[in-house]
Amino acid sequence: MKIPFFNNKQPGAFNMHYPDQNTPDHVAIIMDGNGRWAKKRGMPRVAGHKEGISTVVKIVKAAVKCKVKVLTLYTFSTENWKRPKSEVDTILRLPKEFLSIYLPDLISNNVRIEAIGDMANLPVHTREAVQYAIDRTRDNDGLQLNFALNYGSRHEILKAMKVLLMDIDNGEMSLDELDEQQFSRYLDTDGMKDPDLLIRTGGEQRLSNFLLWQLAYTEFWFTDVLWPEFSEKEFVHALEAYRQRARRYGGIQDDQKKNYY
Ligand code: V0D
Repeated sequence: MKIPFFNNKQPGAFNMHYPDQNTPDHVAIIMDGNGRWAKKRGMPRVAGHKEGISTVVKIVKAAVKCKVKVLTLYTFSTENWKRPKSEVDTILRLPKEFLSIYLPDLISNNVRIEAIGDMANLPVHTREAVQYAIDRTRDNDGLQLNFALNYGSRHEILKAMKVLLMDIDNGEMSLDELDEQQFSRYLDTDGMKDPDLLIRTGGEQRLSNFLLWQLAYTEFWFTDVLWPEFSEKEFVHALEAYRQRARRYGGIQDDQKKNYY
């Protein structure tokens, strides 16, 4: 049974055209513009983050409908600790707030929740809420929903390097064996296909330390729309743009496509 989370409350969404060919398997999103959205309205930044949660719900719903297999959301970066403590504290309560409302809906819609990033340095209450959701959705085989929490790509690569050096030291890995594929296994995204499409909202056009290794061949799509105003329509638009680009490569296989760059 589909419960409210997946009910279509958006006017006009009913007759929406969902791309079904060349849909990206893995979409990654930098959800930027929440603070600015609030500021424009004379509201505190945290109000923007809370509004951002409803967009997360809408876009997860859209990803399920569009048969995206993996959705990776940049929710909290290693740099975000530099923000005022009160803002950080409020942001780190959002996972629990989000899950207390939406986890049942996610479960009944077969979504599997995962996390990437350094969970060890998060407050216990955040870690426990996320871990509970991961455990509860472990056996689901629908959309894989990755939350990047306390994630920074350089940190991830360094962490991988340290474990790798230990493995070389104890003989579990050898320099001869080590190639790109083997190295990938040390990253937080072990076992996931690299993103096909990266979306960044909020007008900036940079990676901000997100998935540096994994985005090597990814198509980028930027929009000025602030995350709280990002909609299912915009998301489908991005998928459509991806589809056009993929079609232009017509017949060229993925690994040949890499030689294009
Ligand atoms: C703020 C806009 C959902 C971007 C969306 C801890 C920034 C709202 C989660 C979430 C955040 C994380 C894990 C999980 C379930 C939900 C979230 C953070 C920020 C940072 F298992 N939204 N969201 N987490 N924002």
